[in-house]
Amino acid sequence: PQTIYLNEYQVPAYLVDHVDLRFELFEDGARVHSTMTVRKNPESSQADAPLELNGDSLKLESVTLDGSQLAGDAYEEQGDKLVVHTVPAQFELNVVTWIEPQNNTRLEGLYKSSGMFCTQCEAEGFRCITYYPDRPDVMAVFRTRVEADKADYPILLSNGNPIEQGELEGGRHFVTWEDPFPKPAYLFALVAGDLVEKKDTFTTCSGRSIDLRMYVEPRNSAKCDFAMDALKRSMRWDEEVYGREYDLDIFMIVAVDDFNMGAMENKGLNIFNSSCVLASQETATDASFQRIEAIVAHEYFHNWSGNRVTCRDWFQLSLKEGFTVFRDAQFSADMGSPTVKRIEDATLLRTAQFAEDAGPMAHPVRPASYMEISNFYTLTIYEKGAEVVRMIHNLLGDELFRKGSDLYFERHDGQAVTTDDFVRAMEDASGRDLSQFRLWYEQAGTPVVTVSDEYDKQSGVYRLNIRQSIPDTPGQSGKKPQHIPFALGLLDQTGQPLPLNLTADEQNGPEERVLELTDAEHSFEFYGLSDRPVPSLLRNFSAPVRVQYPWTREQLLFLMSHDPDGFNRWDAGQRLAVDVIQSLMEASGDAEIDSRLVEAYRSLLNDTSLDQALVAKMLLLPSEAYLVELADQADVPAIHEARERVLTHLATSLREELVACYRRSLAQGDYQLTPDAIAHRSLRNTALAWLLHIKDVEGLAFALDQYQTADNMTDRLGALRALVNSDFVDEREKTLADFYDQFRDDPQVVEMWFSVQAASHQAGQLPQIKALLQHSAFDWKNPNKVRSVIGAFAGQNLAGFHKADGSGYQFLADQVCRLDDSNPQIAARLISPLTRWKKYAPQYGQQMKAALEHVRNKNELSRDVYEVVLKSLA
Ligand code: B3K
Ligand code: ZN
Repeated sequence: PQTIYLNEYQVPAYLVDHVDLRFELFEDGARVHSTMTVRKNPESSQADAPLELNGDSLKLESVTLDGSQLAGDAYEEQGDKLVVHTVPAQFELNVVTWIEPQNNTRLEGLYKSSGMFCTQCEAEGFRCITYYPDRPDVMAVFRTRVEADKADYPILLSNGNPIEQGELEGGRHFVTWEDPFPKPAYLFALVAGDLVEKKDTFTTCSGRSIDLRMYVEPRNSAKCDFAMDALKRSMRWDEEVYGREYDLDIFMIVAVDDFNMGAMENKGLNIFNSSCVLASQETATDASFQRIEAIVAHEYFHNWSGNRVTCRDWFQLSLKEGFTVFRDAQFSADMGSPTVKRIEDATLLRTAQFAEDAGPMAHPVRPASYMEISNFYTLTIYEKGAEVVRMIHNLLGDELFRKGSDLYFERHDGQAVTTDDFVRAMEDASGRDLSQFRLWYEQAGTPVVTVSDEYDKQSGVYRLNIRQSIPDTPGQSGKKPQHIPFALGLLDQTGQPLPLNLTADEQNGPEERVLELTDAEHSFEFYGLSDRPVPSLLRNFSAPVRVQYPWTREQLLFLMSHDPDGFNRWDAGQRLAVDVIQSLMEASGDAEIDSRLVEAYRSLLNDTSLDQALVAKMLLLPSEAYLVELADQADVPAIHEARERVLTHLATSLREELVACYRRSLAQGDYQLTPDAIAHRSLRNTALAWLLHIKDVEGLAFALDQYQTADNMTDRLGALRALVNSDFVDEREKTLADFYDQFRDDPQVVEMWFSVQAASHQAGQLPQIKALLQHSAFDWKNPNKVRSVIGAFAGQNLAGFHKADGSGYQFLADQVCRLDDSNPQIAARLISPLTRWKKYAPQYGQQMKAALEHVRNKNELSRDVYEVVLKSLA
């Protein structure tokens, strides 16, 4: 496979202004007629270049140029390209191809899922439909006619507005759609199926009425309301916060069961993985509702950040993804608890993105090269990309940031642009110089910010010394310091915020400041302090960096209960718990567990005046994955054991409080989806999990009762999960069987049932995982099922996966090889736990490496898996 480089970018030699597509859909295949209006690109220096179109797995039937069918020597199929040797400056090209959607297991291009036709074209799927210049900087107006059997496929959809429909011979019918907005081929979509239609409307800020439509299989008809409501809230929010109005007359959402990722923002026709859009109180957990809300918003927001203004090339992917994740995070914060949302995002970033940044696949937010672009839909592009936009927002403030985004949308509407264009719009609107800031896009790796402090009682001066450094990553060393917004506050001994006076003359400085770190070393002096303050650093996680400071446990306990910054309260608790767990691992034998941790958790459980949403988060111990990330040479069984010991100790010491907390949170009234109600469900299920962890019989009674009587999936699944993770083997098996019986016809719930087991140390040992793969509900062709068993096992059940005999690794390697033949994108994602082999203690790391080598030796490896394996073994 070839490597593609950003610095080899060339503008397209030919542009397409208009595409007319006609799809004839049949059971044994589909014929695609494409007529393109093409012209030479005046900006291209390749004057007499032949016309090159991309194609993949196509059967070419004919090529016609300006009405004359081309002879065989006028064009050539060269591997993944169709080359037409000589073309005029402007012409019409007609290409007819035959494809087999019914055999498409890669789920890229046009494929079938539960009897319906659907598409996925980003990034390079359109070339599996027809020959086309499949690159995002070629933008055309699409008209699409879909023809199919009317009885089997009454619903025929594509992008834009429907302009014509009618009957055809042989019980067939057609609908023609036209999308007036020029777009890259990756935003093309088509759906044909027997679907029910859910209708709603939205009136935009300028008074236009938009038809909203959801299309789902009849059995899912009762699971659409939440997504529809989330859509309307997203539309309103984007008008209010970004001034962005929807542009077409109709907006459609379709749910499909077989989908490689969460959802896709095709213009006017968003296609969703069923699990990311369908929900009801009885079948979806609070976490699913929140995910659905975020994804519906994300895809909708792409209409401006992605579709109206798109990416010039795939190196710019974070232009649309980072910005859109930032927008959906702002939206979720506005809809629920901002602190909780920030904690969740920072947790994901620190656990998984930092790991990616420290591993063999590390890449900048704007990568410089790739082999397979599908491998670059990463946490770095999405989540770190969003953090980079968030930092710009922090540096500019609300108002200037909005000016910048207005300028960006106005300046680049209808264009395919770069991350640099985005930053320039922010600079031009604000007058700020972001040249050093741009390094966030170019340099990979997580900056380490090391803080030390000195206090001089006599002068009342407190000094913070702050150093930054960025570790080497593959292909990058000797990095330059980055521009880091570092928010902080200082607290006095009673927990009161102190004024931050940066000069001896300043008197009433603000209680919080955002220091801007630009050099490798800084020191900041704070004046007028009569006692040594406690620093509250990197408030609200103001930059995606690791902070090192020699916190004492006293300081952490103090911050846990006093920091006015909710995020840092939570963070102090996490650091304390990490410290306790790590010191257990270091100490030999039965070291004591610091009683102060127990007391801190006791007051969290007892103090009902605290924000219960924050308390619910604070009670969750740092995950094993996070502890692995923090370790130098991770020993997973040791991490697992130490963490379990702390959990056992806490649960035993706090048994009465847990029972009281459980009872209290149960008495919170009817089911609601408010942040407060969600917090109480979270608290009760944490209490339950802890009680069952110590095999408490009263806890068991709670769990069985909750499982039986729950009126919502959060509580039902919470009880099931607590049982599954416990030693109550009989009850666990009985309840698992009952749950499956009850929900066997609901694929989304069956996926939860799979993953609760696969992620469990108790119920998810390798033989049990193998048994799940044999279960009648498991389906190798369905990515959700694969993720819910194999992904959950390797990604969440660390102690089950990391076995000294390497059996978990070998198992994963075998499944990756198997999947690589049918769905390379999923295979390449699944293998990622193995890529971090250098992170683990050698007895594990070497076995992980061997498993990677096993995959490398497979015949005909896909480009997707090849790239990941090659880089991991480098
Ligand atoms: N843009 C799509 C992701 C496409 C992934 C292609 N392998 C979903 C999203 O980020 O909104
Ligand atoms: Zn996106």
